[in-house]
Amino acid sequence: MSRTRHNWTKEQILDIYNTPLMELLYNAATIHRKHHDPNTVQVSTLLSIKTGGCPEDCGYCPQAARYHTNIEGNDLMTVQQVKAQALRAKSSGSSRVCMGAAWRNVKDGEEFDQVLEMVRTINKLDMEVCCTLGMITENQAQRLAEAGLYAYNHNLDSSEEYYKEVISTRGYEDRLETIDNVRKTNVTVCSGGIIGMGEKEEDRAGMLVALSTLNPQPESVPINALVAVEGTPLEDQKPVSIWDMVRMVATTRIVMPETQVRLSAGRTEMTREGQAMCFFAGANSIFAGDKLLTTPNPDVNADMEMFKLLGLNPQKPFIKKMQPETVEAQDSQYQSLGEKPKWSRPEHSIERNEEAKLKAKALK
Ligand code: SAM
Ligand code: DTB
Ligand code: SF4
Repeated sequence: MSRTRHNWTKEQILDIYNTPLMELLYNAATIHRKHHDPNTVQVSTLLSIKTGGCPEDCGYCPQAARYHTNIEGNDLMTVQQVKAQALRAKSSGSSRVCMGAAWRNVKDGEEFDQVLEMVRTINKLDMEVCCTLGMITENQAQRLAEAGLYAYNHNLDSSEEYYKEVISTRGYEDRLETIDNVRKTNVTVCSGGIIGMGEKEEDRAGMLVALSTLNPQPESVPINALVAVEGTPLEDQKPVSIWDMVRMVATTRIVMPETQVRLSAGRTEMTREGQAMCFFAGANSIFAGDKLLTTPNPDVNADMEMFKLLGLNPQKPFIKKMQPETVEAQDSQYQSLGEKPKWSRPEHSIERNEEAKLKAKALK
């Protein structure tokens, strides 16, 4: 029987976050060892299957069309291109491919059918398949499940209060609804957030309350350190300190003992010693590959050297949960309903970075 708690309060989580560091590390590492093999780290490879031109206004995101960043946009990749990249990832030790699309939400139609075919193709390579495509309806989640999807990533990003400062084109409740839609299927939930966006410690704790009180808790929680990209409203944010990252990882581990805690964006700014502390504090997953979605990530060889140095082993696929079966398109029991997710429009107060926008325009 699981003794996982689902009633953490913000005060309790803040207390954990602010525990003297050696004690925090010891407590987190002790819990980590009870639930996981401390020498195994799950490795995922990100693949941006549709890049840039996103209509949303997430203040951290280089792919939001309105911020005029210098990224190269791309239409949806072909199934063959995706298969080639997945094989590459598999040969370099990844057990999971996570496909990201710069969409506000999934729209039923040809492009979604193509994504479903990508899911089938990667599942047949005996790799775990994850997608992060924005908001999805229950029917779309079912169709992804039927194609063989292993996980769906949809982040809460911050506390409910701070979220409103960063994103105005959809609300926290929209995010929770998508997570709920995924939960109704046998696809696992991957949901976490970003630190270093100017939020307070209370917001970090607030995000962990929102995630840890989900029942069941997400199977995977990515902790991203903001990658401050020129042209976005958050371009001037100072890099997050490694001590904050370690505290956030350790606290996540303590309040969500069984989840896979993923060291996500921001690893290029972290030393090996810093990352080792995060693994000790309970991180047991990373994104590998020279690129995240649009920004740099440590070199794969450097990561493998780090693994060797620390005695870490990449986790094999389907250790935590059985491989889903793939149902072919023609045998599907679901039809496209042409549904649109409902969404709300909260207020948002981070100022648009007009100056950066003009500068980027002048460079074109
Ligand atoms: N469009 C989809 C969505 O928003 O759900 C999927 C892709 S989106 C890029 C996935 C996640 O990447 C975001 O929720 C955010 O947590 C993270 N992310 C995006 N830009 C980031 C940045 N500059 N630094 C750190 N994390 C970032
Ligand atoms: C997540 O939490 N982090 C990943 C993944 N889920 C999709 C994305 C990080 C993106 C960082 C900015 C970029 O490369 O565009
Ligand atoms: Fe679009 Fe996702 Fe970026 Fe938000 S985070 S702007 S939804 S790609």
